[in-house]
Amino acid sequence: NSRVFSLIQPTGKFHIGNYLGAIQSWKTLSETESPGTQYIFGIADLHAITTGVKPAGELRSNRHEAMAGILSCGLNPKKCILFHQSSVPEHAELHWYLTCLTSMGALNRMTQWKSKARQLGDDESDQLKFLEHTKAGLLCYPILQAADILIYRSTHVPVGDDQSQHLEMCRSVAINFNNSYKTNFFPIPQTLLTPSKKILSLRNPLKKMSKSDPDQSSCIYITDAPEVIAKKIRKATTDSVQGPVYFDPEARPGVSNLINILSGVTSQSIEQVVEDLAYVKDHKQFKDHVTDVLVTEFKQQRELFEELMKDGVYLEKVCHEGRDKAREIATKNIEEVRKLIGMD
Ligand code: AQP
Repeated sequence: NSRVFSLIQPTGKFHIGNYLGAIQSWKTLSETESPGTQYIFGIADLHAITTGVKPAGELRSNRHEAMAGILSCGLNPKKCILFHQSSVPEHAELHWYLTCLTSMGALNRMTQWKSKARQLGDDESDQLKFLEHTKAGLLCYPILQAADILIYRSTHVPVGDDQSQHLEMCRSVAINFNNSYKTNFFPIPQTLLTPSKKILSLRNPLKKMSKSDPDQSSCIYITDAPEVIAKKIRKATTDSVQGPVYFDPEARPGVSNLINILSGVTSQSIEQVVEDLAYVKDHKQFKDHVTDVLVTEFKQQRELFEELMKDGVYLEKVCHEGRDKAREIATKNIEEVRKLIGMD
């Protein structure tokens, strides 16, 4: 039996990168008729506090928005378990057991925590200051991620390609646990790379589109109103090359990013998208086309999101039901883990 598992952080409004890189594939997977496969998706709220303290009200409303966000993208709670990570305390317990098996060296080799620390203003070149300021939670992020996956004995994890290194670490943690306690308890989970390529910032197409980017015009959020989408696409960085658009991520990163977005949203190949754009004479025409496609694609999501945000009772019901189903699996597995390590 397979168990497919993935989480997303409630660190801000979801953008089209999160949609194409994660939520869309969760939806597609959970709608595949595959007897014996269970789908578990949710909100990584424990991970969301690794980048610093936020007012409680802000985190609470981000968590709420995140659940409404994944539901508005069409995730169906009858076909998958939807829950908040923090509502299943067994994640944190397994995280501790795994932390005690993982070396600092292995964590130090992960690249994402350093780039996040740099984004937070911690300067890596001054080692002492860096260690003084950088929070341990940021370093331990991948162990918590491994615990999330392993507490359900998950077999498949759909993620964007920026998460490949963490998934590799999760596999080593699982192997390490199995070897240390002479067991095969944890399956070694496989990465299911989502088909869409990395979506880049509209303002700086050399870095990825990111929820926590303070410049809101760098992201198209799945809940943006049509006029907001139009304005952001109009302002998107492109280039001064005249004539028809073509795909060349090196020489034309801005234009290629927009083509990539079109390809992800319409599920067409890059070649097909470019062929359909042969009529385009200038950037204005190109950008108007991108805007039309995005406005049409996200109209339904935006309307559903607004409805869900008003229906706190329904959202709470989904979270509670998801939590109960997730906990049923997690408590059974943590009991086995406790036995294996002598903590029962
Ligand atoms: N720009 C992107 N293009 C494609 N996929 C992306 N993902 C994120 N950004 C892009 C995918 O979204 C999933 C969930 O991501 P996450 O919330 O756990 O953390 P993240 O990757 O760090 O996402 P953000 O938007 O960049 O958030 P912040 O700003 O909080 O760090 C993952 O599967 C990821 O691949």
